[in-house]
Amino acid sequence: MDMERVQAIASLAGNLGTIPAEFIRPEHERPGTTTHHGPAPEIPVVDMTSRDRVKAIADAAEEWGIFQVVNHGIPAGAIEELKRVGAKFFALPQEEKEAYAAAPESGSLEGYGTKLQRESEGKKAWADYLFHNVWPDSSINYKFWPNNPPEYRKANEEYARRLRGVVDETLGSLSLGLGLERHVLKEAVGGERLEFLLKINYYPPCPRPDLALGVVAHTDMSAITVLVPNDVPGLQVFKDGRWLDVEYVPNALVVHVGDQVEIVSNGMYKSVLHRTVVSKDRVRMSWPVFCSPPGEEVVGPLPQLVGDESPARFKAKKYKDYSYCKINKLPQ
Ligand SMILES: O=C(O)CCC(=O)C(=O)O
Repeated sequence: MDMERVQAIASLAGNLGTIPAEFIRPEHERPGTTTHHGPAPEIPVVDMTSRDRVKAIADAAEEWGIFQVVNHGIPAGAIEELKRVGAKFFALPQEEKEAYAAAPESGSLEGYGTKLQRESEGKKAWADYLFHNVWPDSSINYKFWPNNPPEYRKANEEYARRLRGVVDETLGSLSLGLGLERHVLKEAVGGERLEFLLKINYYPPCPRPDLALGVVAHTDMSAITVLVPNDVPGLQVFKDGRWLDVEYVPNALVVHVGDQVEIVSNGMYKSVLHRTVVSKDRVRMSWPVFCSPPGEEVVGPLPQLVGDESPARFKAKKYKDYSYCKINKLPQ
């Protein structure tokens, strides 16, 4: 059984100055040759207290499918604590972390080291993960929440509670930006039953960051994803045919438009194609929260946005069927 974690592989690779062949991406994916260098537009940064935030968010979602938000109302201390306890978990001895791994045959998305998507061309990503739901209470299985450090639960509950406000504000702005009432878009992706799945990405230092990827290029199947990064850059966005680096902005949250918002907006907003690169000598970590409809929710283009001039560009289907096809790389 392949249970070897990248964290363990990285500590050996560091001494050798090389990486195992299964982590070497094909030429067309290698960050060393495919990252854009030189002047490029920055992804938008939106001040959530500004008067023009609705337009700024809608424009960013239309043009980029990604933006950073500042003055979002989550205290810096709550974000620091989320990061601190996550980093402490990944610093635990390997056996302790393995206690949170879901059995491969369980099919659970939650747990340590879970792999969400099959990799193209048999290649592996330079990252370990921990996944667990953080909202609503009924979706939480505490067996996947680390007991160590002891403050882990409090920090994650606090962050999830505060994150709800940011998600509501963002979805509300996206709805208004489509000319709809504030509540419409959120309701179309599950309303109060929206589920928050936290992932912690742990990207160990990599002796050949030019050849490896932390997370392979993908769009998120969520409605939106809200991500906290540590201060090691690595997120890249595909825009106008180029892979662009996302700048680290202290205390900002990175918001990705996911597939479900692209679908309900009938393609007005773009689900962003993104990937991550890794660092030669520093650990990169990130805390995305995927905000997704419940499995039974049928998601399709909003009828208000469909007409003779703008026919439906997506099928309406249950989110659980959408995610099954996405994970298994089947046509939608
Ligand atoms: O680490 C990041 O910045 C992005 C992570 C990501 O895209 C993912 O985990 O799906």
